[in-house]
Amino acid sequence: MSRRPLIAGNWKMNGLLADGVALAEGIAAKRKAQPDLACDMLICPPFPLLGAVVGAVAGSGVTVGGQDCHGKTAGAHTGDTSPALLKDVGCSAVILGHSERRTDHGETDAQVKAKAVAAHAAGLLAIVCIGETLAQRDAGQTIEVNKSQLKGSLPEGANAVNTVIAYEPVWAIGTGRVATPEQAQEVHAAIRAELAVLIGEAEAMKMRILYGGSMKPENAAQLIALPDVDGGLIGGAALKVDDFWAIACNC
Ligand code: 3PY
Repeated sequence: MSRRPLIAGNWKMNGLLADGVALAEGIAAKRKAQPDLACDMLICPPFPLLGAVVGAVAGSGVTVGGQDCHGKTAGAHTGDTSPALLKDVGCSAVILGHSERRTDHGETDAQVKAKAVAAHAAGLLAIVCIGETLAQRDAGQTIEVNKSQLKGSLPEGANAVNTVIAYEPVWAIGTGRVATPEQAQEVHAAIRAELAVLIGEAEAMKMRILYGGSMKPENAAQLIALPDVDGGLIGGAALKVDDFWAIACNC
């Protein structure tokens, strides 16, 4: 089954306006020069940069996403952003349930699921993040934790067109540590098997599962080549045009 890889950049809380626009323009220029590269490319800047970044990548084929959204379309939710607004300013996707949000903001599987439902209703691709901590891995709970998070976070109606899963081992985020190809493939295969239970074999085979957690130019080729890895959700290396592009060039 051939799934078109997705190379997604999670800029997190980095950069000011000029940095963000320059980064987006640099990525867009590379993509325009090589439109036939066999992957989709998405960049997810901080909220205040979305409008400028959407403008900077216009016409390049690079798409833009948010890093979170609320589970409701509008209302009295100070500081939150609705999926409808993300869509309206030109986003096509949103990252949900990143471990930094689960840790920093106490987001639960149920909240991630509600956000994904709202994202779908707004016409956004939901990138649902799951992953185990080091303590859970050391306790031999890796597969169980990922299956449970997947089951709890995946919304009704999820399919290969409206949803992407990102496996992000928490111990590999911002630490420079990266899962070995064996570790990544084992978990990705288990996620796909659980997807088959949840949404059916055919849809599970089509759904993209990204690896996230210190993916960089030096390790991307090995990871992207794995049978159940369909691209990456990239942190630090997404902040440099050449690094992000080098990762995409493995597709
Ligand atoms: C990382 O690579 O550090 C990430 O968290 C990607 O989302």
